Amino acid sequence: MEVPRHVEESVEAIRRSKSILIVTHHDADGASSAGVLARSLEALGKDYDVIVLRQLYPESLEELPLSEFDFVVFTDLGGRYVDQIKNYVEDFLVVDHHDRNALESPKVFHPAQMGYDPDTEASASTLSALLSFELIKDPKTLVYGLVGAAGDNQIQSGAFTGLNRVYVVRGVKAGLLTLYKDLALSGLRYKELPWVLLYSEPALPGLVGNEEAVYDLLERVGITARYPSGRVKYTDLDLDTRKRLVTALVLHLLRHGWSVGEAQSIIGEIYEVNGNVGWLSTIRGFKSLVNAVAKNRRPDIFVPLFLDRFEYLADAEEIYYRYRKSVVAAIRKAREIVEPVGSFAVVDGRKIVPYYASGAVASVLSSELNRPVVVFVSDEGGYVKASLRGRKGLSEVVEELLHGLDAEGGGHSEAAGFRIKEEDLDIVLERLASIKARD
Ligand SMILES: [Mn+2]
Repeated sequence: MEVPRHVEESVEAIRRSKSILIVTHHDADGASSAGVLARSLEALGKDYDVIVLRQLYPESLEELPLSEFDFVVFTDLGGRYVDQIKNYVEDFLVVDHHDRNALESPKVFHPAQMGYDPDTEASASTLSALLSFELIKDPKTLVYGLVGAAGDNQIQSGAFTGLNRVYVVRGVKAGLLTLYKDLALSGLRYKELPWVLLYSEPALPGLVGNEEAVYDLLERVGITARYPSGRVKYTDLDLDTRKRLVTALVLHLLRHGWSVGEAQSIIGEIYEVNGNVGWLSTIRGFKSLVNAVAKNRRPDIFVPLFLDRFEYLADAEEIYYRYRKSVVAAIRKAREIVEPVGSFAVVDGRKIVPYYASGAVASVLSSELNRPVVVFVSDEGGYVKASLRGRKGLSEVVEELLHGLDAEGGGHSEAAGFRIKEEDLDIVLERLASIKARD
């Protein structure tokens, strides 16, 4: 497990530098990338700062204090703009797993350079952890690199693979991780069951934000959890009841649009971080918390979590609960206003769906309605952001929608997104009405 030679040069440059700036993306992967790097920078006594961005655009480079630092690391963003970055700063490294166009650049660290799949086998935080590990050889750094990988859905079919798997094995050998198989829902070990399902992460179609459905399902398997009497936790249940619950959940998800593979993936490997507390004691729980704190752009709270400063946990939890509430409220409202447009279902969430919730809303509705969904939300500076979720062909849909427009977009077949100017929304909606869904 060695870093490529060109990255080794950045490792040496960081060693020589007094001050380092980390510019990162506002999600779990971005936050974890910054967090694992902070572990080594802190240990080496470097001055460092973390800036969290929604996206890196060429315009935003101008506003960043790049020249005030000896070295800059861009994590989970920047791969597309390596040439532009060069105009502003000399000593830098881009740790990204998105664009493949700069794979040859000595300024880029990308999973493909090590032969790993950038969507499933290593994320930005996986690579950042390796960079950080080169500096201080602390195995817990590798374990924390998994947090961001979990955030980018790299726990596929219930288990980490690729470079992430290498870290899991290292973590277990070092006594830092404990592995077992169980229901894999965030918060399952610390929160009461109705809450876990109501605010479920991943958001469970038909259950998230739907109290009646949650209590019905629990009662069907013999769990009386209705308030105020019931504050049942999963860990309170006997083995038989747990089995009935898991069976009922899988059946429910199959009936609400999930494929067999997706429904099975709610059972998976649990990665318990030995010695950690509360939400931080599993990789998925850690990921949920950090994602919410990152969306709120609070590196002052998420960075210390990666330094094992558990006194920041209460602040992080408070942000998480507020965040989850707002996401679930957005899902509820979206269910009421979703409209058919051609073969698609569309939510104009510009006034009711927060920027960060568009993907979650689109995923849940696309399962529940069994058709591709587009959710529009407001973005800064007169822009509209869209999230698309469905079964296939969505990156081609984005291409068709944006043809000839001054816009940015892309993604995969089942999840895609774009950003357009507000005045182009009508054109995009017209085009959407005439595109045949590939489902
Ligand atoms: Mn990422």
